[in-house]
Amino acid sequence: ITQHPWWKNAVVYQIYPTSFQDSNNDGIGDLRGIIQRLDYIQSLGVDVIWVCPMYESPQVDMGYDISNYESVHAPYGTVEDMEELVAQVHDRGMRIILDLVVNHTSDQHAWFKESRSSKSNPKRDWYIWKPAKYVNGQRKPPNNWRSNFGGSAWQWDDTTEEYYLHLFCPEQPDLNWDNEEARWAIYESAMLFWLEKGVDGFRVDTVNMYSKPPGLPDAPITDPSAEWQEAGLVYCNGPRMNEYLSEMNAILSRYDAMTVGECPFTADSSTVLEYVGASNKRLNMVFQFDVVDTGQGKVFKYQTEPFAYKLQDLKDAIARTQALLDGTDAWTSSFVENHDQARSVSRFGDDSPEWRERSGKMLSLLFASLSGTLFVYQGQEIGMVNMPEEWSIDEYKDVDSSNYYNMVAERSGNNAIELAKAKASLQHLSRDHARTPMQWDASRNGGFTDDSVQPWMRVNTSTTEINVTQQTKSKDSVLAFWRHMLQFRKEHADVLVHGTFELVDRQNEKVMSFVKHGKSRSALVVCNFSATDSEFPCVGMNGKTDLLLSNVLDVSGGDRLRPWEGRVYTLR
Ligand code: TEU
Ligand code: CA
Repeated sequence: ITQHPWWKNAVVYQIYPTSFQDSNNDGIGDLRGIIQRLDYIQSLGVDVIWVCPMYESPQVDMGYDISNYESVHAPYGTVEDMEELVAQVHDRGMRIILDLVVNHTSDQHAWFKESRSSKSNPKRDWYIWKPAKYVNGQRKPPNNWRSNFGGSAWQWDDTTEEYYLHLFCPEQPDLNWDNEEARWAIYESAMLFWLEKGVDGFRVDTVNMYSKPPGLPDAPITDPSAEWQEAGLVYCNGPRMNEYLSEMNAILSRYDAMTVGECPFTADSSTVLEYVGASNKRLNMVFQFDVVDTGQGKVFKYQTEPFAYKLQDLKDAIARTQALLDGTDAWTSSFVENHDQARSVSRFGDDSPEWRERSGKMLSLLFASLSGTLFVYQGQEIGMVNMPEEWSIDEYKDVDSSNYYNMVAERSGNNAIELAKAKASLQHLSRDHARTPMQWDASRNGGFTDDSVQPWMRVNTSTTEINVTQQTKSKDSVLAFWRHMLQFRKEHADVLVHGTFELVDRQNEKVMSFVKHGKSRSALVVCNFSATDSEFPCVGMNGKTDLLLSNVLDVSGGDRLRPWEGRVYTLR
């Protein structure tokens, strides 16, 4: 019997504190609210909770701009509340991981305030400062990189007359990981402070951006009409990444802490294997973007009107990330939602009243049948959907959404057709859809906060139909299916969690099918991504088959899949 590290069979439930549960009716979710809901979380059958940034922050990027790692954003609570949360999670036999956001800090962090104060400040080199380039007498940033949120990745600072690098908002200056003193300050303040308080690991934000390419070279021109170019492939996975991750790991392993690193712009599996090969001792696993990038625009991710994707692309994306396990000692993750993605039922399922629930269950069946550590995002377990089409652009609160919309407005001179397209794109893909408050009941504010309160973000009107309270009462709800599915995944962990993945019938545009090969048995998983009955390939079934699971209550089987039906067969 193989002894697996604790995080391999674990299911992780991701919490976005601002939108989970408001305990004191100020319209903002908080730590007490999470504590109140721990029994619910435990009842799902999850093992770990991941709490998105709850640190002190000006909230320019919803807490991913941290001004003090050792303090809690006041509206969420206090460090003592965090200590209680850790204790209460542990009391229930679960674990807790935090977000480690150390590619950048807030511009309000004391380190950056010092760094920007003068060129001779001892912390000057903790961030990435460069002199201007002059082109025809005009002041220009050191290179052509576009930031992740649009515009140049460089901000001019008048005090010392230099530019600093920010791969995200100007209020999120990038730390200089090449500075050893800065690295150790990061480890102490952002990691050790919380490890000492008993947290069980970290989701490591934009982990592959720490090491920048020497000379910070220009990115190739992909958008000739603009000055700033997509540069992710240039600034990710720099030459010192492995060194930094090993250094971090030496600390984390003293605490048996789990790590899952976020790796944007990294489809190349040899790079990923350097990070997640067990013998390399760097990260336990990463989030690759293949699945969640499916169907996004090539130049701007939101530029996709009309939104369409090919099932083959989703199949290939899943196959690529699952292949990490083939003949290696590496580990991977399975996820389709998080706080940066639109709701999966709206994106990959069918959010019409007719098929919303069934497609939500089918996506549950699919992603919980994949190998690696499984991540579920709050609200996914009840099949929450995107914000309604009728809602105005004012309901979109994310800096990434508004920057995109404003860019289209500027470039098109407020052209109504272009703006309508931008709005439609955001309605499909914006990060905001994940950030509307959790839907606990059918009341106006969904039980997230009192109905007399104006929540920080409008509660999706679908809460009248999609909510925890109703779904708890029904055996046939999305919630009931998720609970069952997580149990099922544990029972069949040899195949579902640890098996190797073989895509079959790739050409099929309606049905996704794959075989999971365990050590002593295999399973066939088939999912109908359409609203019509569909044939599926009976690979390896030879009549000697067992239907183990379907997301349709009447499991009568039959040789065709019903609309949005998924099934798991065991193969002998
Ligand atoms: O995201 C990093 C990231 O690259 C994307 O998922 C990001 O949402 C997208 O590129 C924006 O265009 C992480 C966090 O998950 C995200 O919420 C933060 O905004 C970001 O880092 C900065 O800390
Ligand atoms: Ca509150």
